Amino acid sequence: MNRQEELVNGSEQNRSAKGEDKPTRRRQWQRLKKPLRWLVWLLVLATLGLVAWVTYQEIRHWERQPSPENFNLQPEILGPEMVVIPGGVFTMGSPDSEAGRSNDEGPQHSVKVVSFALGRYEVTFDEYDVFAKATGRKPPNDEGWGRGLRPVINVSWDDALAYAAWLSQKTGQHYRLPTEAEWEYVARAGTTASRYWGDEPKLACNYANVRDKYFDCDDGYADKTAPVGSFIANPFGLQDMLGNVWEWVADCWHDSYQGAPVDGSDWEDGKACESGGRVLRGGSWYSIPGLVRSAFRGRYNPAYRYYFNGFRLARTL
Ligand SMILES: [Ca+2]
Ligand SMILES: [Ca+2]
Repeated sequence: MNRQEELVNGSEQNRSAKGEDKPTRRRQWQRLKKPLRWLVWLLVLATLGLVAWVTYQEIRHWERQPSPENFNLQPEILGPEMVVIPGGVFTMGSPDSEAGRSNDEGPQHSVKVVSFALGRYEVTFDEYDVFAKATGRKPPNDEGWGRGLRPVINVSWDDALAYAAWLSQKTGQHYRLPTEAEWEYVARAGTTASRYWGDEPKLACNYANVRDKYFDCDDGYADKTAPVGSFIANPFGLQDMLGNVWEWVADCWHDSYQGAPVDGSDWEDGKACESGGRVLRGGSWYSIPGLVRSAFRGRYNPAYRYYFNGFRLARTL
């Protein structure tokens, strides 16, 4: 056999070998086709299952969140962000054993509060300045600390009421100052210690803007206000209920809770309370530990403005 014949025969043998492979491969493919089909179906089903599970989890997640209406009640940009507070019963006032206690924090008594909404933060300069500009009022002095998201200061009880009335008129909702009982109910948020983080004053710098040197800690805002929401929220999700600025509430001052309402309403004596003043709660950036407690009660002339004093708004639901 010459070289050419060898090449010809070789090619024929190769073709013959290839020809014999084809049925083998077809059989192999036939054997694999079925499991592969099942594999594809399994992948499709697994993908569909994964998509369904993720969708279900998303729906559950959003169901757990407060709806936008509940989360932020403001109907327009004008109003402060509000938090819906669930109604409940709590013990108002402090026990005799509480460090820093004043006699006017007793007697402790049970108060029932119905659901209402309260500002997540103290009212800010940004919010109040819109009102001041719209009504031709002189913008309150910021003491050179800045406006924006800092809590409005140098506002009287009368100013706070005027702002609430203006916002109510603008929105058709009933904005007002919280009652003293509502304020303490929210500040406590189910807690019974002297502060919503416990009794330890040193921890204040994580939860409140206080007068650092008296608390033996550093909150980053020495002797001035902090932008609202700079500290850890209480269990109801509200911030700066203690510290930053004192907050005006609706009630007239009384020297004790003897005869106080137990339905969460404000204790109103009309003109009779002008001499005693209106109540302020929560302490401020300037306060010593005894004043920064859920039960502590301050008071001031409702017509006076001061750089410790601000407020947050409530809204009737
Ligand atoms: Ca401070
Ligand atoms: Ca405050």
